[in-house]
Amino acid sequence: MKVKRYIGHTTQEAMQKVKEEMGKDALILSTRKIRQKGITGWFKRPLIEVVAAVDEPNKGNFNSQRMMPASVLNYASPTKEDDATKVLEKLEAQISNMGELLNKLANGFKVIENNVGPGIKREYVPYYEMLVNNEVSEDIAKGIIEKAALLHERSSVDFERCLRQVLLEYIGPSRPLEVSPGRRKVVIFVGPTGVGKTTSLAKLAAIFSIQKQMKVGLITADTYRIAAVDQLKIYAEIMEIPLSILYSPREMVAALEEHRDKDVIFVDTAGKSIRDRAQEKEILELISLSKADEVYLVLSCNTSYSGCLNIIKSYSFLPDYKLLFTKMDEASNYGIILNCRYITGKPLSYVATGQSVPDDIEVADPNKLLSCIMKRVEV
Ligand SMILES: Nc1nc2c(ncn2[C@@H]2O[C@H](COP(=O)(O)OP(=O)(O)O)[C@@H](O)[C@H]2O)c(=O)[nH]1
Ligand SMILES: [Mg+2]
Repeated sequence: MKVKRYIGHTTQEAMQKVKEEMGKDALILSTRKIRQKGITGWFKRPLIEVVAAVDEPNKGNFNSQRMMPASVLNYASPTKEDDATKVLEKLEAQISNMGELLNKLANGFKVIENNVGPGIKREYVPYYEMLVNNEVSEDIAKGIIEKAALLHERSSVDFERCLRQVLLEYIGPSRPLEVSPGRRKVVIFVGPTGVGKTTSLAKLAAIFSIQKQMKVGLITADTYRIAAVDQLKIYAEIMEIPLSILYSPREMVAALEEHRDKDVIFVDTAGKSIRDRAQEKEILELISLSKADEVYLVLSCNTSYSGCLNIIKSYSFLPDYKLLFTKMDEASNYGIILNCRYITGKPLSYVATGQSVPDDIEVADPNKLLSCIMKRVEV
């Protein structure tokens, strides 16, 4: 190997010397700017020093990463004023930039690999999807998964069991109606039109009167439609339960007096449209005049999430209530129950599962609801 130093006023001049002496296959070991000697040298243009090497025949090969064939350097080298040093510096900077970029990309891939979609670890995504496919709102589903993941990562319990536990917490225990003989309770049903208030009320009236042998009274304040009064009248007649009809909330006191010997009185109301302030006032009057013990907000499982949000908002004037879900038989997903439970924080009471009075109603069973929501997940 022959190593030699070449000096030129420009890189090209120095390289030309390398080529002439060492040929095209010469390897460039280094290039740098050098000052000419003496004080005057500082005021002159710097010279370019190129150190080059070439294999001498039969003396082995040089192999270094820092060396480039002159032809390669020529390709990268400037044509006019720029010198090889600048090019090398540029190349080094570019390579270091590329290195940083690659690191960032690699880190990015790691993040994508571990956190999919809404920032949930890949292994939990099928469960998140299961909840969302069940119409649990995305935010609520994410919260549930995160809680279950925390539980799972802090204990040795498998994730699915942790998820069940968290879901059960979200569903919460049910609070059905409890009636004791001689301690009269007044229960009011409110909710939008057509959700099944009157039907659910009739179902519970039948259960408490026929099955539980309680003294039951009925009051309806839904006198907006003749058909609504007739509907409850028919049930009352079949079940032989006395019914009072209110044309104004002020008649409540007299109606209660008629039912003074009862163990439980069910009060039916007209459906309230979302922005009906007059109806809102009437419901509040009914609640306060009857000194209602319990209020049931009736919602249908068929209602969309945004629909339920609007209903819940429009009933936020209620001091307190329990949730009663109807039309479970018509729904294909039950996430709405979880959403409403979470948003209101109110307990579940009953779920209605069909049109048949009194059979199609039952106390909301958290475990049954859990198995409706927690379908099989392929992981
Ligand atoms: N499929 C099904 N239909 C129901 C259920 N509950 C009530 N309905 C029906 O829904 C309609 C409206 O019920 P209704 O009690 O009059 O609603 P209201 O306006 O809230 O009093 C009626 O046709 C009921 O038979 C239920 O759980 N499942
Ligand atoms: Mg009704």
